[in-house]
Amino acid sequence: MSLFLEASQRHPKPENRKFSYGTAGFRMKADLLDSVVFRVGLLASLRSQKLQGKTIGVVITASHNVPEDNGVKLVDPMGEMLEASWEVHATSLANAPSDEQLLVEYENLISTLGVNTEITPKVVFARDTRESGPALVAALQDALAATKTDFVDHGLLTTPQLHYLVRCINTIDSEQPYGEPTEQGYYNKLASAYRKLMVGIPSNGEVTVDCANGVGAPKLRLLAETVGRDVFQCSIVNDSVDQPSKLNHQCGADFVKTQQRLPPGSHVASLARCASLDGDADRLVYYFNDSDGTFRLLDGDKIATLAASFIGDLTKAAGLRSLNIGVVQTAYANGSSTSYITKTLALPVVCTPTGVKHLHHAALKFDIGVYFEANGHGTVVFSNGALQDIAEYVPESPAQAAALENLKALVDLINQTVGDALSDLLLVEVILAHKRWGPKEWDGTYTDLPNRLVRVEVSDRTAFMTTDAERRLMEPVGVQEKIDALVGKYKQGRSFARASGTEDAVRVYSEAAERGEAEELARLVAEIVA
Ligand code: 16G
Ligand code: ZN
Repeated sequence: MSLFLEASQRHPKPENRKFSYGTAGFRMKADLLDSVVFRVGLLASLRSQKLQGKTIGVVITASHNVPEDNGVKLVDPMGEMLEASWEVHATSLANAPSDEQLLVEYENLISTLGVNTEITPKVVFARDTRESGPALVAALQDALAATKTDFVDHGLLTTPQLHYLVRCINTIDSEQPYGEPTEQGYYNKLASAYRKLMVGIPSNGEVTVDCANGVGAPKLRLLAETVGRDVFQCSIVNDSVDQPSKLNHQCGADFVKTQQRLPPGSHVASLARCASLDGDADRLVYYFNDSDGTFRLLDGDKIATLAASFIGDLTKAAGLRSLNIGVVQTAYANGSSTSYITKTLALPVVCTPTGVKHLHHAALKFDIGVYFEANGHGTVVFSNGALQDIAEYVPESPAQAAALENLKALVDLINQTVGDALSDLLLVEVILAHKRWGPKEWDGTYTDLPNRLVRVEVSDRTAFMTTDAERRLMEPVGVQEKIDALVGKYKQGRSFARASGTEDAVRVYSEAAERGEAEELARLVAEIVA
């Protein structure tokens, strides 16, 4: 085990730091991450051995955060987020105070988890465009070498591309191979599905895509080339990946969603479709400037409703009426979107706590589960039963046959492992083309209630305990009653407070029938919480 200790000594843990594997793995200032990434490498290797040598993924990214940050997270064999019960193991390895104690923790995990160390572990990894990426990759490789892990470095990839690769690798010899386990295989799969869906459908013209100066830019370019300009025209902006300080700066999906405005410097014609990705291309929002110049945001809720309505129509047209379709949202979903789904689309809605893993698992309970966070992260998952029905159904008319073919292509177009901005972009483009809709028609499906999100600094955010999918506070005692009393005074009022999982703060969300009221409600609830 001297190899282990020698390697660990090269990656000393910063003193007096407590790390925790949160909703998005470990994420912080990049200069604190070296030991954390090394130790995540150890865990990735153990996880692979525990799962009989299945390939585990590691992504080095801090998504929409500032360029100085970075992060690391693990991807499970089916391309899902790390199983929640292992998050504590990541946390305990990251916090072992010395190299020797790290070894003790590591050996402890081997025995308590029953890991067979004879099995050769396999890991694949990739990173985003941050300057700190290569050094962190070196720390990861050090851990993988020390544990004699077989690994493949996939260089720069979007987060969802790595999720795709992991699933492909682990299903290659199964009955349901997910796709060719290469980056080009990813483009080919999406492109061929997109082209099938666009047969006989007039193209909807160009979409302008802001890539947050991140990894999405070169990857979208490759995808667009593979799809072909005859059916997919996109103009790529904010693609300065060679200037790391520009990443997510005044652009990208998080900027557009939180600021509710165009990235400064973008010049778009009114009613032209625009979209923004985030720094690792797993979030997507659309927007446009209306004819009177007002900015209109088409966020994750609007993408979810668009996708759910299209898939609902398609399954009916294909004759697959028995498939149950549901939508999963979080408390941040605009109340208007929820009523639109339940009343107009007549589909069930489930609300889960924030964080992709919660939404994903809830979505798997439907035959076809559509899940999106309002911030633009989401996808559609098809159950095995649904996939089987779609594969085996014998259409009773040419119209059913055509719809069924489209449904099959849609299954391939959608990255079912995780929300994927590139796949979602093609999905939205296909649906708008099929519906012959511009952004205004899409926006017109329902009108968002005015809303406000504020960040409140508190002395101890862990004192804020929620229930009911984060919509109600259980602690501090008495606070929820005060919020309830306040909310009751506002027409269509709704508000909740929850501790952020990624920042040291409490977030307060509110909505109401009028803009001024939504803002006042947020301010007053923030005062209660502070
Ligand atoms: C993480 C989550 C994202 C969520 C956000 C909420 C994943 C991969 N990412 O970025 O889905 O919206 O946290 O942040 O699950 P908050 O807890 O600070 O509000
Ligand atoms: Zn992201």
